[in-house]
Amino acid sequence: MNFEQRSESKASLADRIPPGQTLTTGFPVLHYGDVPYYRDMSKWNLRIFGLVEEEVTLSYNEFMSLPRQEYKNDIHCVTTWSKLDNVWEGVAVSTVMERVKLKPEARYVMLHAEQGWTTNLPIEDFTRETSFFGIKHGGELLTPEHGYPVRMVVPHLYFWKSAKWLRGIEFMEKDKPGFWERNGYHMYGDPWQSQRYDFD
Ligand SMILES: Nc1nc2c(c(=O)[nH]1)N[C@H]1C(S)=C(S)[C@@H](COP(=O)(O)O)O[C@H]1N2
Ligand SMILES: [Mo]
Repeated sequence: MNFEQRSESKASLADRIPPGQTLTTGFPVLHYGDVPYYRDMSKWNLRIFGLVEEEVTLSYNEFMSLPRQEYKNDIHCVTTWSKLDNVWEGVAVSTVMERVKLKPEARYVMLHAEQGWTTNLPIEDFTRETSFFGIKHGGELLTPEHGYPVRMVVPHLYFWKSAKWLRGIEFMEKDKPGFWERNGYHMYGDPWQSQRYDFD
């Protein structure tokens, strides 16, 4: 690498870190409640409901046989760590949405995880091309701590919007706070605007 390339990559590195964030090379584990351990995947499904013409439920086998893509991104946790250059394998949101007919009033999404944990976001952020259903990270299946078997990944928002142990996608007309949003976190959570808490 010559000097110009190096200084260029340095400048772009700084451009990739939102205000108040610090780089980490590890992969911290953060969540509320217990890690679910699955024994029998025949009991797992992903339910798509709310403002849809017909509810859709995908079984584990159906979900795992959907086409996958590779994604590369940076993630930013509200507790101030950022992790760059994550490599994931996942299912595009559009692949799942091909099976769903939304009602015209649908504007927001509530992601439902195991044990009743939830997080909310606008539909445009959910269907953005960079958002996806993550199955592998760094070439390996997600560990139980990081959301096995499927987690949402919405890299342009703080990482709390990336629901681990995803089980449901609910379409809504009005925005409603999810778990952390009811407990003081921002309704939207843009790391570039430091939207950490509801007063930011
Ligand atoms: N189901 C569920 N998903 C969750 C959370 C949680 O408590 N429950 N915590 C969120 C928060 S606050 C963060 S920072 C990320 C952390 O993901 P990681 O443990 O894979 O780093 O998961 C998000 N997804
Ligand atoms: Mo978080």
